[in-house]
Amino acid sequence: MTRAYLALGGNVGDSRALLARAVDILAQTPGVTLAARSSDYRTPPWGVTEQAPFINLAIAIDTTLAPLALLTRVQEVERALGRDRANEQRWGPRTVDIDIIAYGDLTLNEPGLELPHPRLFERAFVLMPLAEIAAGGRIAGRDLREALRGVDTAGIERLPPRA
Ligand code: A4P
Ligand code: MG
Repeated sequence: MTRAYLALGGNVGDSRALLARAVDILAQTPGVTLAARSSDYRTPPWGVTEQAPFINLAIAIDTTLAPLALLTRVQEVERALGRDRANEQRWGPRTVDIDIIAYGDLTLNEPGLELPHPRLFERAFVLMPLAEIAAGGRIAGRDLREALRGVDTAGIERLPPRA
């Protein structure tokens, strides 16, 4: 079993419902046990700023899937929820985006999979939900509260549970 962290986000359609569905599908995946789920956050768009705000959240899972099998699975879930990679702009609007943030202590630098996620520490929309659930408040050896002091958290809103 390996503890892995996933970051989920979307800004097209009913994002909170779509992301909840993504978490459910992942939690029901053989070889995946959901260990923790953050709140939903409403976050200003990063990268491409002329687009709708995103909903972001993070989950912790314990998994027997190998890293590439986990990547295949998260991409299946993205597709099942309407993501169409062929017709999207980098950092642009999307229904459901699922990034693998960390997989145990593994460091991997392959074209198709980089671990820990290379842009993790630049992104408040990833760090805030993660800080809520990460064991010991650390990822990849770094303290998340401290990392958060180095990024712009303006406009990020933690949402109450959905009705
Ligand atoms: N890939 C490599 N490493 C990983 C990993 N650790 N996890 C590869 C997941 N995928 C990984 O991914 C393209 C390829 O990256 C995949 O095929 C996989 O093989 P992608 O999801 O299309 O995105 P990207 O081009 O890698 O960009 P990146 O940096 O992941 O950007 P995002 O997160 O996809 O950008 N603003 C807010 N507030 N909230 C958001 O959620 N999201 C985006 C989308 C832009 N702005 C945002 C948000
Ligand atoms: Mg991505």
